[in-house]
Amino acid sequence: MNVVGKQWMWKIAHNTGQREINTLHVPTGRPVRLTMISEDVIHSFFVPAFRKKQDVLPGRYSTLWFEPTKPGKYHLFCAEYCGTDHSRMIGEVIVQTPEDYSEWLESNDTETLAQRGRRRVESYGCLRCHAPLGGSQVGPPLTGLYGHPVRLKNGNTVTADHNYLRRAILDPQAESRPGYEKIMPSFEDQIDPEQLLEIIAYLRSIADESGPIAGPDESSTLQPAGEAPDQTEGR
Ligand SMILES: [Cu+2]
Repeated sequence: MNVVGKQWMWKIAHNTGQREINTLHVPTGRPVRLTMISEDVIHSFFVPAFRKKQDVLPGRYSTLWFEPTKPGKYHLFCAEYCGTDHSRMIGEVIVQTPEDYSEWLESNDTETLAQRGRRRVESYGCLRCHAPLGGSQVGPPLTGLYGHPVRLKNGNTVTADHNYLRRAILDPQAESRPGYEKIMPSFEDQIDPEQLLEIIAYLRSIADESGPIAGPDESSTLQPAGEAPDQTEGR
């Protein structure tokens, strides 16, 4: 599940597409991972009953894990002073049985985050350069990217996790890839944090598809690393 903090509210987007503000519905019996970012200042996601607190930063994703065991409503606070209405940046984590949670999902049925992301990718024109067009590829393919190693021009190899993909979209020239021209513009001022989470959800949904055409300088010796360990994501 995805969290965007802003003065002064918590905006939640479930991977299944449901959105809520200042409430977070979660089921018992399975671990929940939150991917969190701020769209302004530093906030901190704090659920005292879970003994869980994590800074929510502008500019970088952080993550928080918990596994709810008991249905009920639990206080959610912002634990980092974030301006005038900081003390009102509060909410509720609503823990439900798996049955009740499924019912809640169904009664709020919507397109998934990844489906929304796919539409964003189309409307921003990303596919003009990143789609397998047949002959040549202007930009790297988007399939088989999330969670996989990516070689950079500076010689480093990074895992294409949430934070890498965010940087690659907002500031594409900072870590450009060998074999591709430096022509991608920055989307810093165009894509808001919620849209970005949708786009990354889409990229994640096609992580196991292989693009018909590999990039011009993709090393075949690079092995997919699979899902990035949660501990490293966002740190
Ligand atoms: Cu705050």
